[in-house]
Amino acid sequence: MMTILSPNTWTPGSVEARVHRYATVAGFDTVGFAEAGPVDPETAENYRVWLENGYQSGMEYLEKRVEERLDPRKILPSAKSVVVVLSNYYRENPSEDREIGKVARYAGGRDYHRVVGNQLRELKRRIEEESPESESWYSVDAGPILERYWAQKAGVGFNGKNTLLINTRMGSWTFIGILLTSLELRAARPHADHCGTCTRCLDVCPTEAFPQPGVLDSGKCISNWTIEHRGEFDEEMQPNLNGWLFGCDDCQTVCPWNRHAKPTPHSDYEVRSPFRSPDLSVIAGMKYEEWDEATRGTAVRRATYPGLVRNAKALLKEK
Ligand code: B12
Ligand code: SF4
Repeated sequence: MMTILSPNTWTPGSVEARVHRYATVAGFDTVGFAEAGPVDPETAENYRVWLENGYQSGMEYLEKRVEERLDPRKILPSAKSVVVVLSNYYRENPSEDREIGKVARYAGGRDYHRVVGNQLRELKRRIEEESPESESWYSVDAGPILERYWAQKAGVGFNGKNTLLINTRMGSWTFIGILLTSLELRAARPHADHCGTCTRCLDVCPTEAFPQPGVLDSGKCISNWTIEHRGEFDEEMQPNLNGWLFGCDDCQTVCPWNRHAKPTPHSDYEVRSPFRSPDLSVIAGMKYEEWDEATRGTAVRRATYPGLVRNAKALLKEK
């Protein structure tokens, strides 16, 4: 059984302190460690029930590699620890205006998959340089792993009623990165929940996408519609996009834990000009080449060309 420590109380010179320093030098804002193993039975059951309810909507990949999602040692059999890193992306949203399309705060700058991915690669390199016998694996977003679950386990935040990981210092405006390692790192104390009786995120959601606190029905979420959904919007489901051209931040903007969020220190996340005040008519009439140029290197590309144009046209109809 590993000793339980609070985050950031590593003994100077210890392997934990060194990994912590490497993560900080790589550019991360917070780091925590958890013991690798199967997720707790309640979480595993919740995940299965979530799928049975069809809350993954069209995201069929969430039905795949379930065994890995529920036990990271199925990804890296030698894994002893889960290193969780956070990267603050908060910025004022310059496009929060109904006359123009709103782009979620996480998406208008350099694609976080690249930024956080490069930093994780550097962290892996430093760890393996120091411990050549060790093995590691990393992922940001795309890997078959419940990132928010591990973040709470590693003590870097708690999962709010909006399902997002909330760090008490940075709020929920953080990306999560995961590195599995065969090194044995002393685990942090899992973070306690701090939502209390607050239900602002549940109440504000324009599409009532939360069947219950902490559970999201993706089939109703604007973020899913505007980013992941392919093809035209369903007639019956012709959504109220609430002004969102890409993604949705409504259930985060109202969260009291986000009141004191500090702007990101990372220039990579600075919003690029096409997404500062995106003119809906311009986006709706974009040619493929223009979309290609505007979205290159950003997470907005995930919506695809027909998807982004569809979103702009739907918003123009809503106005
Ligand atoms: C699929 C996905 C989505 C989907 C589904 C979101 C979701 N809540 O699951 C869609 C496209 C909707 C989406 C939207 C967004 N996403 Co997203 N997404 C993911 C992804 C790739 C997988 C998440 C997943 O596994 N979901 C499956 C469900 C089952 O997982 P879960 O919510 O943890 O499930 C638990 C609960 O449902 C609960 N549960 C189920 N039944 C019951 C019953 C009871 C009684 C209880 C108490 C609990 C309970 O138990 C389940 C198991 O733990 C992760 C990256 C990753 N690999 O983790 C990023 C990730 C979660 N997304 C992220 C972001 C930034 C967003 C957006 C904010 C983007 C935006 N601005 O538009 C929105 C937020 C919408 C929201 N409120 O969740 C970040 C979140 C960072 C953070 N601080 O939390 C992540 C971690 C990516 C990253 N690496 O940074 N996303
Ligand atoms: S991202 Fe928007 S639509 Fe999705 S749950 Fe949050 S408030 Fe609702």
